[in-house]
Amino acid sequence: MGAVDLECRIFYHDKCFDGACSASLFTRFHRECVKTADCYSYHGLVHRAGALFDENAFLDVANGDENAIVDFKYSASPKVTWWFDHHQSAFLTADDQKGFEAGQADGSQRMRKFFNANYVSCTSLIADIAQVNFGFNTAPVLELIKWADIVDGARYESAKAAVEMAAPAMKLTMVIESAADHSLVPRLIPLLTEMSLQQVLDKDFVQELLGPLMERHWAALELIGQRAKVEGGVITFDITDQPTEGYNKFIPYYLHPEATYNVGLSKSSFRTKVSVGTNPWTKKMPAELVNLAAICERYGGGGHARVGAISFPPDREDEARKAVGEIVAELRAQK
Ligand SMILES: [Mn+2]
Repeated sequence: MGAVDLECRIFYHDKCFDGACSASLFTRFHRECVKTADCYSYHGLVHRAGALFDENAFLDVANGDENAIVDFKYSASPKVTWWFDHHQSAFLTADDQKGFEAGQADGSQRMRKFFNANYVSCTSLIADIAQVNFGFNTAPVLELIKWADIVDGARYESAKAAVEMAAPAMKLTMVIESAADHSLVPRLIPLLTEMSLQQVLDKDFVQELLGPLMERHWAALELIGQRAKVEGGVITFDITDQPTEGYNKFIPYYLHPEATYNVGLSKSSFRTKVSVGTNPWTKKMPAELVNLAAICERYGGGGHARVGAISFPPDREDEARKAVGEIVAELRAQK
C-alpha cells in the first residue's frame, strides 16, 4: 500500500452518551462500508460562547484524509467531509443552512451530510442512513442504538430505572458526563461498538471512575430525601448548604412519584440554581401541564416546556429563594 496512512478524524459532542455512541457507530460504519481510512482519531466539541470550531483542528483533506462531525452543529468548512446531526438548532447561521441546502440540492453533499431533527438520537440517525444507503449491518450494534435513544430522549421506563441506574448504559452515561480527563471518552469510543455495554462498564479504567460517582449519587439521593417536601402536587427542596456540581434530576420523582412538579434550590461553585421540572411519568395530560420555560424566562432563566432553570449569582440566594416561593405558589394553584 501507499506510504502515507489515511486518517479520518471524528468530531463529536463531548461529555454526552449519544455523542460518544455516534462517534463509535460512525467509525464502525466508515471502516466497514467506506473503507478509505487506515486510522481514526477523536476530537470532542462543546457548546460555548464564541467560535465552536477551531479550523486548525480539521485535517487537511487534499491527500485523502477526512473530517467527520457527529451529533454537533454544522460547519461550513470545506475540510468537513461527513456530517450527521439531529439537533433542532443545528445551524449557527442562515448562511450555514443555505450552504447545507445547496449541497443537498445539487447532489454534491447528499451522500455525505445528513440532518434530521425527527431522530431521538444521532446514533439512530447514523445507523439508519448507513444501513439504507451503504448496506451497513446494524445487527451487532442494536443494544447501543436502543440505549442512545433512551438516554438522549430521556425515555426511561420509570423513575426507578433512571435513579437506581441498574442498566450499564445509565452508569456509562454518568461516567461520560462527569469526565474530567479529556482522554476518557476517546478511549471509550472504539469499545462501544466492539463489545456489550456491560463489558465496557467492566473495564478497570471505567470502574475506577464509577465508584466515587455512585457514592456521590447515593449521597445526593439521601440528602434530597431528607429535604424534599411535597404539597399540592409540587416537590420542593433546598440543598444550598451542601454545594454540589450536579445531581440526578429524576431523584425528586423517585422519592415522590405522586407529584407533578419539582422546584429545587441548589448551589455550585459558580451559581445558585433554581431547577423547575415536570414529572416525566405524570398521569396528567399534556394540555393540563404548565409551560415551565415561560415561568423561568420571567426570572431571566429558560429551558423547555417541561423543564427549565434559573441561575443566580452564588451570593444572591435570597433572590433565588424568593423566586422559588413564587413559582411553587403558582404551580400549586394550577392543580
Ligand atoms: Mn444527540
